[in-house]
Amino acid sequence: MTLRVAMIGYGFMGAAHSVGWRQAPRVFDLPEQVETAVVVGRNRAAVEEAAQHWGWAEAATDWREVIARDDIDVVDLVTPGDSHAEIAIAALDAGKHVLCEKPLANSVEQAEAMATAAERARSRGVRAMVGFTYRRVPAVTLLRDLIAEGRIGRVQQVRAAYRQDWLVDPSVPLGWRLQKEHAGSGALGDIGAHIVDMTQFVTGQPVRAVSGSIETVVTERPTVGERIGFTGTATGDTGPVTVDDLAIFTGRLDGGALVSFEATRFATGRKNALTIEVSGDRGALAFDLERLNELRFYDRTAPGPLQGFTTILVTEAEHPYVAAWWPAGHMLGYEHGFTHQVVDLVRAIHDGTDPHPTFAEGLSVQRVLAAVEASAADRSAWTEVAAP
Ligand code: SOE
Repeated sequence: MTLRVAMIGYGFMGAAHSVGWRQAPRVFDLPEQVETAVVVGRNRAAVEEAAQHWGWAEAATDWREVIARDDIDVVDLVTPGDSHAEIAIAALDAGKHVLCEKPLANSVEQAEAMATAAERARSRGVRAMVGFTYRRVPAVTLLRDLIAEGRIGRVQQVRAAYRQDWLVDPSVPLGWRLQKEHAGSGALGDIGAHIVDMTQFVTGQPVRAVSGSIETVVTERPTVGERIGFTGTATGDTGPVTVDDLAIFTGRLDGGALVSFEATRFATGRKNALTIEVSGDRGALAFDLERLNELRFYDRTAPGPLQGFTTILVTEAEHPYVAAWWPAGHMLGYEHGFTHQVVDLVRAIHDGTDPHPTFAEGLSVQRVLAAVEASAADRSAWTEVAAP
């Protein structure tokens, strides 16, 4: 059978997803064919160019028309969060499988409605998945597998950080990612969502409670005209930034372990630095996205003189996803996560199983983000230090 895909949106994530849709059937042995049928966007000229550039057979400007078509099987949603709920629910109700970019939605209410729609669709064999692609970096999947096998014993502490610096420059314009009505939140939802999902994924434990602070460092930025991708056309005015620039919070996992989370666009010098370290009573595992082919492992049960972090080069055929690619030592990169995401989605559709993360898992992340915002708004949690 052939799965005909409609991708709605065509910015940075549209490019990454396009690579995934095109690579997956070429590199992996998929049980279904994939056709990149149509890309949808509001700006006719821009969406036509995107179709041409990224290899979509058609360009269209009305998503409602596209999801009503009988010849579309999968809707891939890469628009900003403000349209996720409406489009995803309509697509699921129309019987289309949905892949939705993270964070699932801009609010818990929207995410709940989406999870309910996904559950409804599921009973008709229709699948829904959230795009937390970093789960599918082979070293991250391996990290999860090793924890599940008990290699580090009981998880006692986690450190998770996602640090970028693209907003340090105050002349960076007020794109949609900096407007609450479009993005829902700032660093918290955009990159904090990744580390919350990753922590829950690798430990297998939900975050049960949080305490945190959020901050907007640069509160006014140059406004832009038409919204295209990250930026747009300059208007000469400035406007208020209505989302957080950084969020720092602690979390308590279901099993009791404490987690420190840091999501920031103000970590000067850090471009896309996602790190996670999980410490257990028998060992520890550490991952750094800037060295994504590696996983560091500390085995406390090894004889004393042999103890120390070792670096596993995650490029062996027996490592997750790697067998389909290159011989050992021939590195993978950022885009491979998007390919693996397509592989897992297509296989789940074929097998009639739930692709992970499900919308319910996306909703659980959304609840953590909302709890962080609530905690940050409640300044009473701060205790003044006694004056000297
Ligand atoms: C921008 O901050 C961004 O593109 C995120 O939206 C992505 O989810 C992340 O993969 C890289 O950074």
